[in-house]
Order: sequence, then structure tokens, then C-alpha cells
Amino acid sequence: YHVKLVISLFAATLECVRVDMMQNENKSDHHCHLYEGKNNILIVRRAQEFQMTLQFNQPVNPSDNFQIEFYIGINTYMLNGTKIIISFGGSQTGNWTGRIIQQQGDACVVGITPSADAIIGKYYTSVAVIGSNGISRTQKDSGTDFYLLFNAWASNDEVYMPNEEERQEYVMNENGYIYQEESGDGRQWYYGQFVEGILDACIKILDDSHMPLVNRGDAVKVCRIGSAMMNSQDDRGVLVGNWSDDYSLGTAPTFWIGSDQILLQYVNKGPVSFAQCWVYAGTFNTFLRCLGIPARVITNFNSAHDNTGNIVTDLVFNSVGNVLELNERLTRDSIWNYHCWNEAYLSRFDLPAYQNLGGWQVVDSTPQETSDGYYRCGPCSVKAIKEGMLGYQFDAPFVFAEVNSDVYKYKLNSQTGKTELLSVDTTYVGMKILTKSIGGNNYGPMDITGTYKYPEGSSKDKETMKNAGRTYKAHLQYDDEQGVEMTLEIPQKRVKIGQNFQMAVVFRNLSEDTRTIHGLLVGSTIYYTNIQRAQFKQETFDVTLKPMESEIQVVVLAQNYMPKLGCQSSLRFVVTAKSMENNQDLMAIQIVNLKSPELAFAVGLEVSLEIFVKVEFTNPFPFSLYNVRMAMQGPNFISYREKLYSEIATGTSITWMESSVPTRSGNTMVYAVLDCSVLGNVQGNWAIGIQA
Ligand SMILES: *[C@@H]1O[C@H](CO)[C@@H](O)[C@H](O)[C@H]1NC(C)=O
Ligand SMILES: *[C@@H]1O[C@H](CO)[C@@H](O)[C@H](O)[C@H]1NC(C)=O
Ligand SMILES: *[C@@H]1O[C@H](CO)[C@@H](O)[C@H](O)[C@H]1NC(C)=O
Ligand SMILES: *[C@@H]1O[C@H](CO)[C@@H](O)[C@H](O)[C@H]1NC(C)=O
Ligand SMILES: CC(=O)N[C@H]1CO[C@H](CO)[C@@H](O)[C@@H]1O
Repeated sequence: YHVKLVISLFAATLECVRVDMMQNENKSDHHCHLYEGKNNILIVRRAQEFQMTLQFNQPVNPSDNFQIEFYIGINTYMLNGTKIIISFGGSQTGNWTGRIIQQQGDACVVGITPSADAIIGKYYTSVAVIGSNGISRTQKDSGTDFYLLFNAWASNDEVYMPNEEERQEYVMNENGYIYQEESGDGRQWYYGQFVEGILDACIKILDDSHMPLVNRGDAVKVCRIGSAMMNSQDDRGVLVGNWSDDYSLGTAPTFWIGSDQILLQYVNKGPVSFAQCWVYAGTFNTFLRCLGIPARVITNFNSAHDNTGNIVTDLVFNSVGNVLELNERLTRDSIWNYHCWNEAYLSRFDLPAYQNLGGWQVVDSTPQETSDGYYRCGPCSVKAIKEGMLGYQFDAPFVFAEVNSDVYKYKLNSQTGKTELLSVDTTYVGMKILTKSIGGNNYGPMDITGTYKYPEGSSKDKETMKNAGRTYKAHLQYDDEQGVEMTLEIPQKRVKIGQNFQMAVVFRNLSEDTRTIHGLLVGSTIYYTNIQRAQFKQETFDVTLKPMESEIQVVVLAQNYMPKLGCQSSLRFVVTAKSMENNQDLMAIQIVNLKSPELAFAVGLEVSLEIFVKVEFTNPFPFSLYNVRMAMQGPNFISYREKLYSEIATGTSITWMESSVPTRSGNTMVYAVLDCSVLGNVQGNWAIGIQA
């Protein structure tokens, strides 16, 4: 009797004295153990249970009524999901669920399952005991805050991805590869989505966008806002684009190793200079993976930029004397050598279920065209592009044009101002679409062209074009009928910057008659957007065609193109010619991507578990390089660092050595880049396996 009385007296003043978020246990179950942070804050994914231990001042009775409250934002409100109450003892309301897992003495272990559409971001926690004398509530305490993320492992989450290997690649992999050439060359990129401060940076980006909290449970909206916020246009977002080759007021796009430095700089100083498409795509990928949305960077080769809105891309040639010449002004910006964007994996509950448009979605943050008033693009279903269903949100006609435009080549008559159609090429644009293969440091490309397009000329392809409202044109080969074909061939596979090389203009004489050809070859240095930087070669030639084949050898000298290269590395050759007997116009375009010199690595492991990294660069050019900036970073062992060399004389080498003890075991990478005003895109990396 006596004992019972004491308990009931205490029961009147039940109080929660400590809340333990059980960070270490719950983080790895939720695939969040890699997020770095000093104060070990809990990070979990929605639609999956996490556990908390509540420590009370006395044992809890079944009749006790207590509740756990979670809040996000300032004006919290139950009906819009910014305030969540999970009641134990009272009746449960709302979309999150809770259960008591274990109760032992004063401690109570509870399991909380956030709803599958819960708002993502940072919550704070309070435990309230409802007693007869009122409510006692725990104080706000940053030790019980937690982050909630999208969950690719939960089948009812809109970002659910069924395959574990794919989730490991598209959510968990911190290293990536971005392709810049059809051959599969490109650059390494460090996503660094788990680096300390990056999750806060991603949430800050959502805050800076003024996106209402109530929308932040919706991955489609988060992707769309993200695509607008990655570029600084119209919203002071993360990255400032610059397609010149003067980057003196910022960092050259080729000098970035990864996204972490960019996002941290954004948090401290606002918009970051400078970016081009792979920088936007790399940084956006970090944002998506960090918040839990499966994402990848893809590269579309010969990417059409449809600035006339007609899903047709025009190349215009001027008639100059006897031959044609590419009209740089009218052709401006129409086909980029390559363009990178992102794909995010979403169920698309916002689109009609019977259309089955879930799966990979195009999202693109490079500022190209405005969409509903902002520079943003997507999400747009890749399946919808393949089927030509352009009526579903968002921006499908623009994406369709990027991979499917026909190239119309026109001749402009300077006297009359009229244009005349020369030929239509239906295969050039969207020639190949690549992304990194699945699996750790496997940097081989995966060809995903087939996810965007049916084979050219197939009946399915015809159907797609019909759905897209386009008249289907077979590859029109005006040339065939007229008897001469011309191509431009470069026998050498890899040409290094600074090398001389050979080229051949090859003709195939398919006619039975004599053909006398008069031609013009123009060589220019270009940006990857295909815009001409400077012309370095122009020569005319005459040839009389022999049966079957005939060719003209052209030698390209480094001394001619080097002074016009700037820090670009692409040359474009345009050959235009006329067969004098029948006035047939011929043209061929060939782009040569020059290889940059490479950085040499030496990596050694000491007994003390210290890793030594040596990076070496030799100046292969016949001139000195001045003000050479270098950076090195080795995630989980060498933090980002830079060095400046005032001069690297011709033929001389510099070496840079660093050493450090790794903070984490597993596969990592050391990255290095080098940049100066006359040379961009020098980079290298070295994979390192660190044993526990
Ligand atoms: C709870 O779920 C229902 C049904 O899915 C939904 O309509 C409602 O908006 C959700 N409530 C909150 C606050 O998210
Ligand atoms: C939630 O609703 C309350 C009450 O209408 C409002 O004050 C608050 O701004 C809303 N929160 C968000 C994030 O929209
Ligand atoms: C690119 O950056 C340079 C300075 O580094 C600046 O002079 C130029 O105006 C920028 N171009 C654009 C289009 O912003
Ligand atoms: C082109 O080829 C045809 C067939 O081989 C030949 O009869 C004709 O002479 C050739 N033209 C020239 C210019 O050699
Ligand atoms: C999902 C979940 O609750 N995971 C773990 C949370 O922490 C407790 C305590 O260690 C584990 O038992 C759970 O498995």
C-alpha cells in the first residue's frame, strides 16, 4: 500500500529528462553514416523507422500521456506538415507513426517513422508530458536536432530506386566522371556530398530560393528549384557562367576539382565564378545526391541548342565567290560539341500513372533558356522524350530538340538575302549520350543513347517523330544523286596540344563524268559551344577527281594554331567545295580535340599509415608558362590546397609533394589540376585504396 502511494505521487510529475537520438546506430541503417560533421547530428531518411531513447525521471505508466514533437521552420503548423506530434497514450494523428519498442525502468525506446512525403530538412525535437497539472516540455536542444532526407531505399518514397547497386552509385558514390569526348575522354569530378557543411549548404540553397517548406517534401519541386538555383541568373544562385576565356576575376571552369569547394564558397560569399556546363552538372549532382535523390551526370554529344523554338537547327553558309563559308553569326550557339545535364530518378506522381513516365528525368541547370520566367529546365521524363510525348511537364520540347533536332544546312545568297536548302542531316544531333558506368571507380562510359531515342529510321522512331508533331524526314542525301562525296579525315587518333598533324580531304567520285573541284578549307580554334575563337588557317585548293577516290593532304602546324588557342583545346575544320561541272555544293566539318599534357603521380604508403603523394608536371611547350596555379585534393586524407608557380620554363618540371594520414578507410582518389592563361584543362587523378 505504502509503496503504491509513493509511485502515484511521483506519476503526477513525470518528466522527460534526456533525449538520446542514437546517432551512431541509426545513421548507418539509414545509409547516412558517411555524412561528416563535428557534432554528430542524427541524419535519417524518411519512410524508415529510426529510434530514440527517452529518459524519464521515473518509470512510465501505461496511463501516462506523453508525446514527441518535431518542428521544421518558424511558423510551424500541423496541417502543413511543419509540426509533427506523435502521441503515446493519447490518440495518434498525422502521417508519421510512432511505437514504443522497449520500456525498461525510467528509459523508453521509441521508434519513429516519418511519412513517405515528409518535408526534408533540419528538424528540432521536443518531448512533452501531458499531466493533470498541464504540459511539461523539454527545452529546445541542438543535440536532439536531426536531418531528414529523401529515401531511395523506401518503396513508398517517390525517389525509390529498386536496385542496390544503382543506389550505391547514384546516391552514395562521391566520385564521378564527366565525359567531354565521344571517345570516352573527359574529366574526373569529386561530388563530395558527404563533406562537412555540404548538407547545410544544400538546405541553405533551398532557403535562399525562398521555396516554402511545405513544398520541400516534393522531389519534383526540389529538383526544379535546384535547377534554377545552381545558376546565378535571376536568383543569385550558386554558379556564375562564363564562356569567354578570360577567367581573371574568378576560377577557370577547368580548375575545379569538384563540387565541395564551390558549395562551401557559395555559403560564405554568395555566387561563385566561373562555371560551364560540366561544372553546373557536377555541382547539381552533389545537391541531389546529398538530399537523397538518385542522380547522375550525362553528356549529350552534338547537343542542339534550339534558340528559335522550331526543333530544327540551322547551319547557314555564305556564298563567298565560288565557294561557301560557314556564317559564324547566324550559326552562333546552335550546336554545342557536347552538353552535360543531370538525370534524377523520380516516380513522377504528378503525371498520369497510366503513361508510366517515372524513372530517369532530365534536369539541367546550365542557363540556356528560361522556363516560366527562370533559367531552369526539367524535370522532364526521359521516356517521354523517347516516345515524343512533349505535352508533359517540364520543358520536354526543349530537351527533345537537344537530342533530336535535324540539322538544316542553308546557303545564303548575299545578293538576294534568300536562303536555299542544301541538305538535311537527321543523325548528327544527339549522336551519343554517355554516363559513368555503375560501380565505384569504374570510369568506363555507359552508352544510354537508347534510353532517349529509338534507332534512326526504325518504325518506332517514325512514331516518335509523329507524336512530337514533326514531319519525318529520311536522311536526305542530296550528295548521292550528284556524284561526289567529300569527307575530312584525321588519321592520328590522339593529337596533343603543340603537335603538328596531318589531315586529308577525301573525295569519292561516284559519277561517270569528270569532276573538277574547287574548295576552301578553314581552320579555327573554338569553344566547346562551337563558337569560333579565332581563325588560324585558310587555304583554297583545286582537284580533278580520279575514279573512285581522291584526296588532298593538309598539314596543320602547331605554330599556326598555338597562338590562337588561348586556354581552349578544340580545333574546327570546315571544308566547303564546289564541283564546277554541275555546281554541286559540298561541305564537311571535323572537330579535333587536342589532348592536354598530363600530370604524373607517384603515391607511396609509409609504415606509419601516412600516404605520400607526389604530383609532377613538365612543360612540353617551346615557351615558358607564367603564373601557373595548381590545386590538389585527396578526399578523406588531403584537404583542398593550392600552389602558385610564377614560371615553369620550357622543358622543366615542377614537383609537389604532400603527405597525410587518412581519416577513413575505403577507396578514394587524389585529384590535381593545373591552370594558366594559355593552358586550361590539365588534370589528373590517382585511385587509392585505404585499408582499415
Ligand atoms: C497526410 O497524408 C495525406 C494522404 O496522403 C495527405 O493528403 C496530407 O496532405 C498529409 N498531411 C500532411 C500534413 O502532410
Ligand atoms: C504553415 O501554415 C501556417 C498557418 O497557416 C503558416 O503561418 C506557415 O507559414 C505555413 N508554413 C509554411 C512553411 O508554409
Ligand atoms: C567573364 O569573366 C571576365 C573576367 O574574368 C569578364 O571580364 C567577362 O565580362 C566575363 N564574361 C561574362 C559573359 O560574364
Ligand atoms: C569518276 O569515276 C567514273 C567511274 O569510275 C569514271 O568513269 C570517271 O572518269 C571518273 N571521273 C574522273 C574525273 O576521273
Ligand atoms: C532503424 C533503426 O531503428 N535502427 C537502429 C537504431 O538504433 C537502435 C539502437 O542501437 C538499433 O537497435 C536499431 O536497429
